Amino acid sequence: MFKNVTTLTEFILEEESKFPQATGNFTLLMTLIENATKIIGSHIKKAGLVDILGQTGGTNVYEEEVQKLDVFSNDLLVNILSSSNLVSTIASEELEKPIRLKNKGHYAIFFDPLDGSSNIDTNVSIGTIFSIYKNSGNYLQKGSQQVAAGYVVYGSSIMFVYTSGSGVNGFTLDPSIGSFLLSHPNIRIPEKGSTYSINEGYFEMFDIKVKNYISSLKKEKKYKLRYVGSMVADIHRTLLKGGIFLHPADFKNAQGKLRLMFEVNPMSFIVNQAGGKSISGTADPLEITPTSVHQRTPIVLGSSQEIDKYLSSIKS
Ligand code: AHM
Ligand code: MG
Repeated sequence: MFKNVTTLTEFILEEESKFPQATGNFTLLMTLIENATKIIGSHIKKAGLVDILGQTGGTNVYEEEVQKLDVFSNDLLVNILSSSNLVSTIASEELEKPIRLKNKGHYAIFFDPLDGSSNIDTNVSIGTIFSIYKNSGNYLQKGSQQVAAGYVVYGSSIMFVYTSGSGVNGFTLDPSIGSFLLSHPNIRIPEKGSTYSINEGYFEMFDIKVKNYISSLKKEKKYKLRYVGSMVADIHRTLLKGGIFLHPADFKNAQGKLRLMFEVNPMSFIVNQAGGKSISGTADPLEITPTSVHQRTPIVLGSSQEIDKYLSSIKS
């Protein structure tokens, strides 16, 4: 029997219609992001053919310039969004400075066009992360001001996961019709998990408290280590299966590696909306007042009980 399906666009329209003052601009903005990520996804699928069709930086058999995928993804998002009149600030992990547009766009958008791009060459999952704010004179707003955040994971299937502050929903691309369909309604992160996700290669550089915490997990013998090295893939697994993800400070990187505006804030918003928790040092990352667009910050996020356990371990 025919089962009713909900597309991403229908879902966003429905959500926006709950606000009487809504103008439709949010739905339009999300649709532009959706379209861009579908194009990025289709290019990623051809990534392995670059050697056959032409080296990056050169020209392919069609005499087209072959761009690096992260550059391509960035340029595509910038072009689509800057011609929309919906956003007046565009900030990208790939751009040194935000683009300030002279229009009446209501939104400011931050994105990491292709996160985990060092994994492209080996066919490992990568993703796009985005974070949307209402436009304000100062584009450096706290993460708690986000109106929406999401990510797209380009994995064995392509999934679009987002929150606009009333839960988290996941949509899987049906390549035969080219639409994202609601496949994971109201995602709730399990309260506990049996997976920890950290780059343990940095173990000797971690603070003693982090080392002790990791050692305590090993002693429990119930935990598995899973670390893809693409934040989107590691968070996606943590969101669905539970567990904890850590990219803490280390002796070389006192502020950690991940970026507050492009990675930490959107992922913290999503994980919190799914019932999980996030912590940056001992602070709530969403309450950090940013001082620069590319600011880095340590981050630990995941299942609520796993974060509580982590906090009591590092405080003891
Ligand atoms: P990128 O934005 O340059 O791709 O770097 C971010 C990535 C994250 O996806 C991932 O969590 C992290 O870097 C992995 O870093 P490391 O390999 O140092 O653990
Ligand atoms: Mg990144």
